[in-house]
Amino acid sequence: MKFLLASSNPGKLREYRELANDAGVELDEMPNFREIEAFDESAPTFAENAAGKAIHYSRFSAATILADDSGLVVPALNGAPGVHSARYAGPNASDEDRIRKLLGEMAGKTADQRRAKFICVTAIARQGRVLTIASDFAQGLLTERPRGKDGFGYDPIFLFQELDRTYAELTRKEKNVYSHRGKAFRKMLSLVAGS
Ligand code: ITT
Repeated sequence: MKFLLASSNPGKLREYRELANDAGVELDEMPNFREIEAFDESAPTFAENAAGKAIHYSRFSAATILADDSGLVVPALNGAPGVHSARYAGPNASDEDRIRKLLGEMAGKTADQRRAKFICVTAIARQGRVLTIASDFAQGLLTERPRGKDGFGYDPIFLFQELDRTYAELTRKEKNVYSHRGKAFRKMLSLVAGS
């Protein structure tokens, strides 16, 4: 089994390389990704965006294309940043800008209101048709300030409750075992293997 990842996010690429390696499948970045017009991720659900990305990029390759739409959902903020996680603080903002904005929105919230969920939907497509879609999530709490050095995106403020550490304080192996992305990818592989 071989996949090409259609993603502009180096953090995702690193994790998928590790996940594929652990699962014994081949995965690489899509070589011509940056030359292709970007997919407009404006759908209201992670599933539509993941499927849309996989379909779009698979039209420019003969390979099986893997796409991932993911993000952080905070019920106390009516689901924000949600499908807008990447653009939450504007189109050119950094991870730090997004974290600062989210922590600002969380100021004064109770412990219960700090509950958050990371969601990941993976989709694979070949030549404009979706083959499989799979999703999973991880439950956590938003910290009051960033903690830890590893990972990417919102990792330093997502306290993964099961291990009582932020995603950025987990080893790479731990994050891959427990994360929304690791679980969704393995689910996707088992669906493909069973088909
Ligand atoms: P592609 O669409 O090109 O893959 P992207 O970064 O725009 O890259 P998304 O639209 O799926 O990806 O946005 C997901 C955002 O959610 C991402 O930019 C991160 O800020 C955040 N995110 C997703 N998974 C994460 C994780 O495991 N750890 C931290 N932040 C994550």
